[in-house]
Amino acid sequence: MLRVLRFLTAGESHGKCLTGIVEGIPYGYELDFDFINSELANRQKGHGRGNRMKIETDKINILSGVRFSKTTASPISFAIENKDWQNWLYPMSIEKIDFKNLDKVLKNEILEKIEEKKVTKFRPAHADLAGVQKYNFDDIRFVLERSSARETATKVAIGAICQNILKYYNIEFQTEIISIGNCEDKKEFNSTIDEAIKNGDSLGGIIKITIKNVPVGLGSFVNWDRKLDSRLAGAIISTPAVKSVEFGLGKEYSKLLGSKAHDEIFYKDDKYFRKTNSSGGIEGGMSTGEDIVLTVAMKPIPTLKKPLNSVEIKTHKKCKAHFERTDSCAVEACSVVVKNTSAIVILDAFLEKFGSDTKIDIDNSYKKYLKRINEI
Ligand code: EPS
Repeated sequence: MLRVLRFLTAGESHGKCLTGIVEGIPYGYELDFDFINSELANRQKGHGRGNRMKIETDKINILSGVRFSKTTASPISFAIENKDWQNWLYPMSIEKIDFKNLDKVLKNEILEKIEEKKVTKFRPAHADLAGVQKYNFDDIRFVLERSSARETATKVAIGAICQNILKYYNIEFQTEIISIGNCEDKKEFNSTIDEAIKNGDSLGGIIKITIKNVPVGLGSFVNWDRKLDSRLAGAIISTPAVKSVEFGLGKEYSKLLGSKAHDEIFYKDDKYFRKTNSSGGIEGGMSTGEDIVLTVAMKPIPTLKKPLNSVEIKTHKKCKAHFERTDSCAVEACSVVVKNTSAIVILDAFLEKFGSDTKIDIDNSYKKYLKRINEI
């Protein structure tokens, strides 16, 4: 998916912190920490978010790869603290707990706490069941901790660094919530969510991402793994609960006649242009220079206050699925995640096209390219 940048994230939902490392960020870009933190804060917002967001104040703590606020070309590593960790010291302990030197009362207290945090009832639509079957875990928490959408905070941090760099080239990312559940009336979104909260239920929705000022020619037609649309779709679909990604008219495109649907090509004032954007700014796996328009569908959050039928891990007996706490609707948070995930892919394709390791060379190569394109 990525051809120039590399990144990895780590961390459990209730572990000490989330961490990330991104390599391939060129030298010489001034980072705006307030902007990165504002994206992290945006991910925490939205009507229908649960109680965890009242505990956390996500902030990036950069550990390497930045000097005097500027990127150094070295790997950027960072941590985002989990404030909730304080409540999980024993159930999420990294070290084996040494009970030998503890008094009996404390030992029992700790054992009780660990037992209490064991998860034994699979949540339908989450990673729980397949994860347990795959790894042979005896506690669903092994799956839950890493498959939790908390991980998306690290993706937002990396994406915000990428957005920060793309701003130097006027590339902008916008998102819009198109629907929440069945509701397409923005004025009614909150009451639709309130109704779901009241019923102990959850909601998904549709998100539109618009990426502006992307130059023509990012990605390529020559092979599947160079195509910009396959790279964007692959990255975005990895977001928890995202079930589809469409470009431009998406599946509606399939219902139209070609003569009515395709974007005709015009030329005026030494420039090519189109009057429509059915393709969503990507043709043949390459950006066309029009806005890149993506529509992303998120399913309802699996964890339900009024849980669905499920099965208990050891006894295989019928039960209601696990519930600790949950968000009723995280579509707004998801919009921040998918926007920043697409920024990682766009920066990667941008660096692939315009050189990759130092700002001054990238600026020159970009300027030269824009001049040539406009001369064609
Ligand atoms: C989330 C953190 C999680 C949930 C939510 C998103 O915190 P906790 O597990 O402590 O409740 O609020 O994750 C899910 C609903 C899920 O199914 O993964 C976050 O930081 O976005």
